[in-house]
Amino acid sequence: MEVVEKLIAQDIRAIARAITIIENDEAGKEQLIDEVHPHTGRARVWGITGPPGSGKSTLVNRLIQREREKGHSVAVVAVDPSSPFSGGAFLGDRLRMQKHADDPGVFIRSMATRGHLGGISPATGDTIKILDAAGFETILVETIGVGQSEIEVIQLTDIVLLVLVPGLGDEIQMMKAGIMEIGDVFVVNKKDIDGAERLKSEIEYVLAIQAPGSTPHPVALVSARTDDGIDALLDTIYEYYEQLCENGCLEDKRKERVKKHITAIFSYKVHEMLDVHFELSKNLDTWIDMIYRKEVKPYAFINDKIQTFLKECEEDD
Ligand SMILES: Nc1nc2c(ncn2[C@@H]2O[C@H](COP(=O)(O)OP(=O)(O)OP(=O)(O)O)[C@@H](O)[C@H]2O)c(=O)[nH]1
Ligand SMILES: [Mg+2]
Repeated sequence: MEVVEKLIAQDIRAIARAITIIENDEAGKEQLIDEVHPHTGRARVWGITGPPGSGKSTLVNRLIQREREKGHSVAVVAVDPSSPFSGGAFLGDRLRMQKHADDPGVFIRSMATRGHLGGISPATGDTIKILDAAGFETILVETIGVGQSEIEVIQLTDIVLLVLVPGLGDEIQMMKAGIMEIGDVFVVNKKDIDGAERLKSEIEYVLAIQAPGSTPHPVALVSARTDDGIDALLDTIYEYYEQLCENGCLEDKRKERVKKHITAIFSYKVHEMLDVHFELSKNLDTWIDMIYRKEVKPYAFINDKIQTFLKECEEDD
């Protein structure tokens, strides 16, 4: 596919086009993903998650800056964000978004959470693949900080930065709600306001009792707004990343991701195939009526349909 050759050559238009094909589930999507697949696996993928207003976008801007200083190209996938990124690019304006202050080493794309309430769009994982194949060295995925998207981001990224801030109400409550299981690196942001130091200690305490004896997750104290502590955070992230590579955990995580991906493709395909074979859209109402009126039993009925289908397949062979 021409678009694949072009996107691998970092052609911005081709990258944007490929993401659109994925988002809209256009014809050619499967071939596109298959063709980029051999070119993936080089990018570092970091998720940035945390409650609304905790400073994720401000932090992402700092991370972009630092990564650019290191000479790394950066792509950002923002899952339905509400705050502006630097360089005058407001998310929601896709054309301008594609230029980060005219720096071709930065690509920013927002993804709608279309039909996927509170979660990450199913297209996000494939979008990460496109950006990876396009050669972006670091990919940052910012979520909207509500429930489901925080869980899902773990499945799409190598490491997750959980951004927390003091004064969001009952912090301990939040920790109990399972949010503490999400982070690889904990970032206490807004160091410049009261309570940040204390929150850091509380998090360290909770992490220590949650996993006694194991190496605790790092907790960094930063102010994204004033750029305080960001260099140390970067060092922490890179150290953590190296550890993951060395102890094989990164490979395990990525294999887990492949497993989720192919399982999803498989169920989708099987489902689609059976839908077509059974003409589900045409027959479903009739079947519902039959089961509703107790003319047939649900398991026996469906099992019988599938058995008949399998027999027909054998006869075809
Ligand atoms: N005092 C202080 N304010 C900060 C800091 N970092 C970010 N903010 C402010 O916090 C507000 C929210 O910042 P964002 O970066 O938009 O937060 P977000 O987590 O991306 O927000 P959503 O995407 O809406 O969930 C903005 O007004 C920022 O200027 C900080 O270190 N200190
Ligand atoms: Mg944001």
